[in-house]
Amino acid sequence: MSSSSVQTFPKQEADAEGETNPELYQHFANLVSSLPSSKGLSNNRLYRHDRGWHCSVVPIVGAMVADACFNSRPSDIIVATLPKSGTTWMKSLLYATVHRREHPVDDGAAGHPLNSWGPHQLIKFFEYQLYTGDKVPDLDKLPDPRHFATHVPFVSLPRSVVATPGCKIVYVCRDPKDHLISQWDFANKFRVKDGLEPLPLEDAAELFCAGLSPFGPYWDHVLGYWGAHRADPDKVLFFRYEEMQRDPAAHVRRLAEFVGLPFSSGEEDSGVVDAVVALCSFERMRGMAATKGGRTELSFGVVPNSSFFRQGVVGDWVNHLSPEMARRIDAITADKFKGSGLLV
Ligand code: PPS
Repeated sequence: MSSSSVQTFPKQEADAEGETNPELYQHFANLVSSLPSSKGLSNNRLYRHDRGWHCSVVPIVGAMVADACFNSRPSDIIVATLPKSGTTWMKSLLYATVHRREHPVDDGAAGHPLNSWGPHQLIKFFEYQLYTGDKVPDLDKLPDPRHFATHVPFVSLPRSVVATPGCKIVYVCRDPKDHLISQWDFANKFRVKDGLEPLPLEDAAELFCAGLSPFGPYWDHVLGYWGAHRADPDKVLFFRYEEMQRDPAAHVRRLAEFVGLPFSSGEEDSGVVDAVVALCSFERMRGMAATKGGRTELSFGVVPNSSFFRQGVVGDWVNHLSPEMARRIDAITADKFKGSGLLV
């Protein structure tokens, strides 16, 4: 968005609209409908992808279409996460960091695009926004730098993302217990909207421990990106939500260096790093007009941007999970992560 303003963003999107390919979508939908399926957190059944992860039909199809159609560039940056793990925050930090020259973050950042557009409108998901509704968007028309997002596990990323040298992935993971609570709360809002009873937490936790959570099993997802980070740290950068909360400025510096835009000493001296942190903080973002009044169109509905902001703290699980259930999840995590170098 070089000399661009907020207003030009939808224009870029319109330019990239591309074509539709109902046959391709139908082909993958047929394939998914033949996969084993089970009950999930929401109203939608979870299908088991042949690479071992679970999701409802529309995002799996979207991931398959993205795999078939997306052409990566060396300058692309992909935000990868499990849902409810820090996606909204990382999208904001990435956008604010990369565009800090055209869109200054200091002096209140009154005209910053994040005031007008939700993070999910500025950086879109492959499987929930770009490759949905039979669309095959012409993303080649978008100028550099392009940023996209996905919840898909590393094993099922669009092959071009993995194969293109230079294309980078930023992964954020979160404590499984906080991830579960955040996901359960979000899913229940949609259950109620669909006229269903909210799912008791005990049931959600059972499904979670069995690996039956969106894009889960949780542990396979985290280990997949952790392994990719260890194998090629210049390709995949690994963040933890809890560490970001402890020292957000340090993690913004890591992010900036990773994407090739380190903060200069002049920027450090004038407080640009702290300004990025402040702009993207939970409190600041929750109060923005884009959050309070904005909506994001996802494949499962039009979602108020405010629904991506609940509490934004570490350890809220303690207010919901029984000590037994917490111990059980911790034990699974310790077992699954054993020997990986990932600390529980
Ligand atoms: S989604 O739907 O997958 O994009 O959700 P995601 O953004 O991954 O996760 C939502 C949780 O992140 C919290 N959140 C934040 N934390 C810190 N800083 C910022 N800026 C921020 N924005 C969102 C949000 O409140 C959800 O966590 P919970 O625990 O539910 O509050």
